[in-house]
Amino acid sequence: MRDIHIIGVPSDYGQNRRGVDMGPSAIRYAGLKEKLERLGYDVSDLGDVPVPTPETRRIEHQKLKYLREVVSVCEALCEKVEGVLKGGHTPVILGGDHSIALGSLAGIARAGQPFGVIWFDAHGDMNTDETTPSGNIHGMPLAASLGLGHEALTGIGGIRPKVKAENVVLVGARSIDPEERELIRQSGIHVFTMQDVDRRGMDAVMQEAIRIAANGTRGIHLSLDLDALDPMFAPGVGTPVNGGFTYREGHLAMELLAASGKLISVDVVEVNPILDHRNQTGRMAVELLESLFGKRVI
Ligand code: HAR
Ligand code: MN
Ligand code: MN
Ligand code: MN
Repeated sequence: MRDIHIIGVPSDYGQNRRGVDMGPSAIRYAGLKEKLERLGYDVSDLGDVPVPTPETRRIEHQKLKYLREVVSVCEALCEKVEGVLKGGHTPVILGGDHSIALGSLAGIARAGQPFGVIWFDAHGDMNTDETTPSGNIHGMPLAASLGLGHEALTGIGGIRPKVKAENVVLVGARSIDPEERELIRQSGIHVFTMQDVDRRGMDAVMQEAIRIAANGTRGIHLSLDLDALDPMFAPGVGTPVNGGFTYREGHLAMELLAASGKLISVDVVEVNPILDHRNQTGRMAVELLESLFGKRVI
């Protein structure tokens, strides 16, 4: 069994609500290491990637807020992820807001291509500096990984694009900006909206998502934005959207990915302890990771 290496990324530079920088602590506090060990893994916590203190920084570019900081955090994460994968281990990356996924994908791309991505999210994260309504980079990492948007973002890790659109699947989408919708259509990525999950069921949607992401690739990276879940189960996120996955749908998706044997890495993002209720969302993140790493009833 491959060892698991945990990497924390306490960055909130990709959006405008403080607190998501405490995500790694909240997830660790919910017992991540012990619970994965109980499943039989050898787990090492590599600590956190260095992140500058927000109070010492200011916004330089309104359409790419904290660009400099996001890039430096992602470059540092990229290096860590590449090293963990080349060492034959499985990285579990704890955000931080979703901008950090650019660093995760950059590191995976450097460790070997091609790979597939399943992007679990209420949002598309397919904006660029030209389409963004907010200037927040956490709304851009999937686009940037596909080579769309500002070159300072698309160039992270030195590989552009990091992943091919044909192997990218967005699951759980229910809040997409108008121009973002156009970019999604043009990009050729696969999208399963909440309506698809309602109509076809999580089982069918995930089987299809796994097939697409695994097709011709060496494995799948899961980018797990906790706002994919309904706010009832994951209230501690910066941009909650009603109508998300139920508790069971979330677990079923993770169980199916575990059964596929295709997972190469995962990042867990957008957990914001300041907005949470007694670490409910941090605990949810850990429970989902247990299912992802093979926890079963019998
Ligand atoms: N689409 C909006 C924007 O680009 C909101 C993005 C919110 N993103 C996340 N990550 N929470 O999925 O500003
Ligand atoms: Mn090891
Ligand atoms: Mn996201
Ligand atoms: Mn989201």
